[in-house]
Amino acid sequence: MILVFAAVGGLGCAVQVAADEQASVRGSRPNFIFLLLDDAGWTDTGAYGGRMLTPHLDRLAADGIAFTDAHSPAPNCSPSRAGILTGRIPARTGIYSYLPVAHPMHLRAEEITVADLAVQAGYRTGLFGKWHLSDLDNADQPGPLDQGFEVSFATSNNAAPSHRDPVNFRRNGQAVGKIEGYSCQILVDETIDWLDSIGAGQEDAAPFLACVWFHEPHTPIASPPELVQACLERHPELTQRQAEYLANIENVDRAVGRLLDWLDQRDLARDTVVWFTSDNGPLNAFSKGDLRGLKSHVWEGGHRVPAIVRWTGRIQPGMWCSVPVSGIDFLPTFCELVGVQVPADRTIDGVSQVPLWLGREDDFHRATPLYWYFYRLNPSLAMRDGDWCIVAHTDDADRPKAHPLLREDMPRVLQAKPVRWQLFHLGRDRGQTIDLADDEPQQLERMKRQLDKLHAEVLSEGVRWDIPESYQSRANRRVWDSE
Ligand SMILES: [Ca+2]
Repeated sequence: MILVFAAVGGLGCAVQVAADEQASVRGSRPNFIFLLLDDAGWTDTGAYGGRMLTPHLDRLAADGIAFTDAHSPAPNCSPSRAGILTGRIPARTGIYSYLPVAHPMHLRAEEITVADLAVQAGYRTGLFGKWHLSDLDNADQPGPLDQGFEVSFATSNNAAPSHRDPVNFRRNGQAVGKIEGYSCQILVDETIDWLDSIGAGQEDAAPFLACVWFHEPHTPIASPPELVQACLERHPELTQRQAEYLANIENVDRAVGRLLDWLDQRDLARDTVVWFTSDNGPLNAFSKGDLRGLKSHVWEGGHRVPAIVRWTGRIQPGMWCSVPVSGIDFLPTFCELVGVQVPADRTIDGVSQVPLWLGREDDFHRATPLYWYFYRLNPSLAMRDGDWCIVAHTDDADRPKAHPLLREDMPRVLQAKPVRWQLFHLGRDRGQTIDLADDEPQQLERMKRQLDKLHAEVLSEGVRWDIPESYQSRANRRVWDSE
């Protein structure tokens, strides 16, 4: 057996593995549970240095691989979810921003989702929680059941009126009314019921893909009072609001713990990939660590997120990996493990993370750079090349914009060109405090050309939505600077 050791420090994953392990996992058809938080920041678990108590999520990290340079596909809910499900840069799918109520933008039926591929491969598929890729009240838009999910227990956007006693869940499209309890616990109850109903863990049961997409810790927050009180006692420096926030994630951790216990009880831990991350950066400054920027920003704080993958018996426990990865890697990773082809009739931007999971960093190659575009915020563009990160405004930066995507935005979103570049070396300056654009002209020029090309190519594929004029009258416009 050949043993490979990847060096710690700089880019890399510290691990010792068998070199032939990678071939053996191809086509292994594990179950998948994709746990997604909504608006959780980079440091919002104990494993990543947060002040909340998250023993179950920390256990996932201790038993699997945790990424220090992981990213959401976008700094904002809906585009990020589109990227996770399709493996594509979100703007390619036509999702440029969050989906407001009764807006025409949605994930189109012609997109191929990881759930579509899973069904074709004989998987059972379920979507539980916040969807935010169509309006579930609009039967003309494709919902989860049209995008490869066999069952859905979902809300269009946030749990309403809050995480406590939500009233807006739909089960397979049908409104279910008020449910008592907290959203994260309700989701896990539903997930476990479904897994039991499909015989998961029984001999000859089909493998499953469960997307468990929590509403927490997106506002409006509601947390169990005993957890809030315990946070305040442990951390008297916290405000009530901060304690509510920490307790909110602790409540998710309890829910995740119940799901992990269920896997253990069914002896499924070894057969199940558990992938945990967040859909974008936080609204709270105390959740971003030393990163620059918050949710919606293309600065690191907008999209660098926690990411942990556990696959018991396959991934060496306790690995920390500093290679840049993204949620758009989920679909190609799934394809490799299940042994199905990545869709060949469209551009897939993500890449399988399996080599990193197995400590074979030399076999990990990202063809398309990680790239973020959010037309509403200034700056609007970011792109990675190893440790280097270029950040740019667009020539549309000074135009006032509303919170929702408006009719007047549509042509501009697809025409905006990069201008006013900044350059950062994230290996030395993760907080993006020192602009090296003047000091590194060759690196800057190289990345400018690369960004110009990729941005133009992505937008050439973008969808032009026919947005009603009625949105014009509701929305105040302003210039959204995130400096
Ligand atoms: Ca979000």
